Amino acid sequence: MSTEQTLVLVKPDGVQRALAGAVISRLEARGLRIVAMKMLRLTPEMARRHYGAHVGKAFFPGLVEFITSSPVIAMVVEGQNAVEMVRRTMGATDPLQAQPGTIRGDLGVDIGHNLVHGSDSLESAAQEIRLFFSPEEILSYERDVDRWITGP
Ligand code: DAT
Ligand code: MG
Repeated sequence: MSTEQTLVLVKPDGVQRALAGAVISRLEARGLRIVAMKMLRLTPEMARRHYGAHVGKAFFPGLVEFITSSPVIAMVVEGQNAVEMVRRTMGATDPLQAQPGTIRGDLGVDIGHNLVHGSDSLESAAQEIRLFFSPEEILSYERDVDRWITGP
């Protein structure tokens, strides 16, 4: 087992639909710990860096337009296997394919409006966390409940 950190965004549709609390609750309920959080509106430059892996794809311009259209809530979440834990809690990229019980499978409809972002690997998590947060914005703390989530 390994403690990891990963970047989560509640995307513009999640904020606009007032589902930020629902998204955050589901991550908290999985035992994940929020260690940094802020609300911001992405600039096109930041969006292009965040989604650099998708430059050149047909959906890229629409993706940048969408993610910059309204504020997002950015978080660093921490926990055992946090990268995979977040990805499995989000569900598949296309909400139509996402399993019921996942965030996208329960709350989403359209692939372009899938509510939430989570880093897809430890490497991209480190890169994405650096893009959104400075090291001093990321807190280190224990919760009393943690021993009930993972054991002592
Ligand atoms: P994920 O967000 O599950 O990591 P991804 O990294 O492949 O998915 O794509 C990033 C985002 O781009 C995704 O959340 C929604 C959008 N996207 C991906 N594929 C798309 C497509 N075929 N049409 C429209 N938008 C798409
Ligand atoms: Mg991705």
